[in-house]
Amino acid sequence: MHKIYLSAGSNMGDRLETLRTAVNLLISKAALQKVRISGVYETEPVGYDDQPYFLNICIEAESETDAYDLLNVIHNIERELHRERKIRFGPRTIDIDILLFDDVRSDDPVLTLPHPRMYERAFVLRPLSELISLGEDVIIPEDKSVVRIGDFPGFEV
Ligand code: PH2
Ligand code: MG
Ligand code: MG
Repeated sequence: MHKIYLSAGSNMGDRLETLRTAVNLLISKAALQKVRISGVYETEPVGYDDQPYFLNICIEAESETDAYDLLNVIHNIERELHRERKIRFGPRTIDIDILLFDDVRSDDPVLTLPHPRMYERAFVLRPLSELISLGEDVIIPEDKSVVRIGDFPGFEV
């Protein structure tokens, strides 16, 4: 069984309904179990300013699905929810990113783990902090040993 953390964001159309649908599709298509979902945050766009505010959530789950199958499921759901890839960091009906997959570290450009920008993004770290208890050892990124959520750069709890 794998322990998985995902981030999802939407800033086009009915953002909340899209997030709800995405979560339900993830649960059914990736056979997610023990699912916990953070609160929903309305967040300022990061990386490309001229676009609407996002709604963002993080998801914690367990699944037997392996990382690349999960990525495949995610891409199918993004397509089903009419995601178009036009502008990098630009507006999208849905974006689902794998943040952490067990303690896997991977430099594969197709699936880099942990997600390479998660530590810089309050729209990820704030909802994620609801799901990871302070002091809980969950992440082994880069060549550091154990990083706790309170230790992320620029993140104050
Ligand atoms: N996703 C991006 C780029 N910028 N900004 C916010 N607030 N929320 C996002 O989910 C987001 C973003 C690229 O994936
Ligand atoms: Mg993203
Ligand atoms: Mg993405």
